Amino acid sequence: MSKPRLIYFDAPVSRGEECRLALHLAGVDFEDVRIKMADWPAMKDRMPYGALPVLELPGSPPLAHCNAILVLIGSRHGLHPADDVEAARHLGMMQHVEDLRAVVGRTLRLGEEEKRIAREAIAADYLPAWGKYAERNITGGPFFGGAKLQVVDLKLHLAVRWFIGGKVDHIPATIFDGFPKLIAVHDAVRDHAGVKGWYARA
Ligand SMILES: N[C@@H](CCC(=O)N[C@@H](CS)C(=O)NCC(=O)O)C(=O)O
Repeated sequence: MSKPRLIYFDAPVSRGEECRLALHLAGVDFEDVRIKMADWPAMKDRMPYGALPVLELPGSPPLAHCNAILVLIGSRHGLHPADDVEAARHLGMMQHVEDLRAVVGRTLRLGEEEKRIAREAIAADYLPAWGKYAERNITGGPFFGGAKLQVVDLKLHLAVRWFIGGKVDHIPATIFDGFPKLIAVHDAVRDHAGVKGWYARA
């Protein structure tokens, strides 16, 4: 392996996409390895924790868990705070996004009726509370910590983008409308020149 490899499923979403975006914004020349679902069962047990994303760096053991990957990329390339307390505060918000994914992720494989009931409950209680706590902890603007995009912002963007597109059944696309700072982070990441560059690539 001569350059870093980011391994994830072949979709522009979630934990893998935020790592791809971080590598791209960091200016890292990496191999974007996209796994087809049909090939995954044979690979799963070879991954450090049986899941993706995984980052392989030349000369290092494979790294897993998206927040560990993001903190490493961010720390090396100025996309995560140098101050340890602020870095921990950013990591706290990154964990808040992982908590959200865990809750909604449990509904992904439910049958239709069970899914509707679970999602409507999440939309009524969990997501408004999640948004309230996210909003409360966004201290800067337009990004989480101020004027500069950092890896935490990529996670917040991906999390908000997941819902406001209106494609998550039984969850209104307006679910985060009451949280202007959260929406501002989403929009600022969407409009960031480097992020636009990623989506404009051939
Ligand atoms: N804690 C892990 C969670 C990883 C995870 O659940 N990844 C999902 C895709 S987003 C996955 O690999 N699913 C397939 C599987 O678990 O078999 C992280 O932060 O990266």
